[in-house]
Amino acid sequence: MDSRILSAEHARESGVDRPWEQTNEDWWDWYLSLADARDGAPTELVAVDPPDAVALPTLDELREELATPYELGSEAVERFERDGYVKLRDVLSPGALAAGRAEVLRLAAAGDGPGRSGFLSMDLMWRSGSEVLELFALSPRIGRIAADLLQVAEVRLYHDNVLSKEPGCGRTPWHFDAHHFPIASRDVVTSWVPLQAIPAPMGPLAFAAGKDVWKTAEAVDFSSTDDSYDRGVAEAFRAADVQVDDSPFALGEISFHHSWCFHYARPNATTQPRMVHASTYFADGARLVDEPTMVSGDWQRFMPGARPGAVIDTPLNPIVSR
Ligand SMILES: O=C(O)CCC(=O)C(=O)O
Repeated sequence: MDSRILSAEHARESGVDRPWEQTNEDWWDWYLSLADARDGAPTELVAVDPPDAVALPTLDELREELATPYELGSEAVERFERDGYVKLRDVLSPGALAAGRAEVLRLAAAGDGPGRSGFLSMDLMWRSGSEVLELFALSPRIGRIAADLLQVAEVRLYHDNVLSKEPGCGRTPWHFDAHHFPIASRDVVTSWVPLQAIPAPMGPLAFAAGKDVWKTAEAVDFSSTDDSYDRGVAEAFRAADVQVDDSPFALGEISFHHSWCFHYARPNATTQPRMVHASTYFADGARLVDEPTMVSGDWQRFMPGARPGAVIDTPLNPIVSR
C-alpha cells in the first residue's frame, strides 16, 4: 500500500470506522490503489480518435434537451429492478455530449490535473460557475429517469462528479456504492453519462447482473490497504457464475446503477481520456446514516449541515426529478 495516500492514522489501522480526512482526489487515488494489481496500468495504448466535431448547442438548446422527458419504457424499469442496473440508448444527443466534454476539458485544463493514479475527479461542478455542468447535474430528463427507475415520487441530488480516466489509468476495483454513500436508504442510484463512446479497450463501467448479487460477495472482507477485496469479489462472482456486463457504450448511451449493484472498470488502454459525468440521486425523504465512515469520503461537502440520522434536505441536495 502506498503510504503517501492514507494518513498515518488510517494507514496504521485496518478498519474504516473513521471519517475521511483528505481531499476527494486523494480518496480516488486511495480507492484505485485497492484494484487488483494484476490488471494495472496498461503498457500499450490502442489509438482511438476523439469524438467527431459537431456543432455545439446554445445554452437554451441544451437546457431544453436536458429538461425534455425521456420515454422510459416499463421494460427498462423491470430490467433495472431485476439486474440492479440498466443501460439506455440515445438519451443525449452528440451535441449535448460535446458541450459537456468541451466544458470538462476546459475545467480540467484550469485545474490541478489528475492525481497520481491518473483518475481525475471533480465534484460539485454544478456549483463551480459552469452553466453547462449545472444543466447536466440538475437535468430533469436524467433525474426523472432516476426517480422512475427507483419507483419513487421525487429524487434529490447527492452529488455530481466529473470523472476523467486518463490514457493508461488502471482499473477501478469492484465495489458497490452503498458501501460509501452515507445515505440510510435503499433508494439511491447513480447515472453514468459517458461524454464520448466507450469502446472495450477504454474500460466501460461493467456491472454484475442481479439485484441480489451483492450477497454473493457479502463474505469478502473489505481491506483499506491492499487489493484483496477486488480479487475476492471477482473470485466470488466467478465461483457463482455471476453474469458481468462489460459491453461498450455507444455515443448517447448512459447507465444507471443502483447503490447495491457491484461494478468495476478495466483500465483505460486507449489514447483518449474516458470522460464521464456521473450524478447520484436519492429518494426525497431519505436520512443521513448515524455514523459515516472514512469510506464515505468527503460527504460533508455534498450535504453541508446534514445531521447524522436526520432527513437530508440541504440547499446542495435539490429535487431534480421535475
Ligand atoms: O468511472 C469509474 O471508473 C468508476 C465510477 C463509479 O464507480 C461510479 O460512478 O459509481
